[in-house]
Amino acid sequence: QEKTQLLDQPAVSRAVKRISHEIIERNKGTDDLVLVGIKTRGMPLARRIQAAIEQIEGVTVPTGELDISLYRDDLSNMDEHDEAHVNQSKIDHELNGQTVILVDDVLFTGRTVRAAMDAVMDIDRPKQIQLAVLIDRGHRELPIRADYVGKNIPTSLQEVIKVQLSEVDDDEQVSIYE
Ligand code: 3GP
Ligand code: 5GP
Ligand code: MG
Repeated sequence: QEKTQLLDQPAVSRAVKRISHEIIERNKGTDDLVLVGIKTRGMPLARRIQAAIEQIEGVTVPTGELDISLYRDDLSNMDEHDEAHVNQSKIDHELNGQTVILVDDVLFTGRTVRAAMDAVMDIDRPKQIQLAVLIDRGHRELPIRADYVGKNIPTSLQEVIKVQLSEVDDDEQVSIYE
């Protein structure tokens, strides 16, 4: 147990704003961008990035949603049989030739992102896929990295990152548990 706060509300807000600036800078504007939030907490993050980009550039980037479940017997105990499955996708915008930016709260083994990339490729043929995460906690099991990271948190396998966002949790902070 024992909880330590890693990010408070202003820190989450600053991270989202920085990532939004980085997205605009890396892509030289907002042309052909589509944001795709991954399941519960990637979605409010994608919406926040959308709002920040709108404030900066005056452009509303289309934003969709993927629901991906990671079947893991014990959240703190992973093995090679863990499988990520796409349950549902709500992506109304054309992805063909677009730059798709996947958005998730925590990047861990990379299996969820792999499943998300498969799902996007099944829908259409984007010209590029990028990844934005609020927290990178390490322990990748696949050759996947994030293009935009709110905060890198080196963790042990026993630790769990708790992400609370006001849209879904009526609290706003990131903390770490043993
Ligand atoms: P999310 O839907 O916002 O991503 O997996 C269900 C929830 O449990 C996730 O919320 C995530 O925040 C939380 N969670 C905490 N630790 C873990 C973990 O180690 N693996 C997974 N898959 N989820 C975790
Ligand atoms: P991965 O597929 O990379 O192992 O895990 C990524 C997904 O699982 C993310 O959607 C994330 O929400 C969840 N996840 C994995 N580890 C953690 C964690 O320590 N804390 C939280 N909040 N979510 C996690
Ligand atoms: Mg998540």
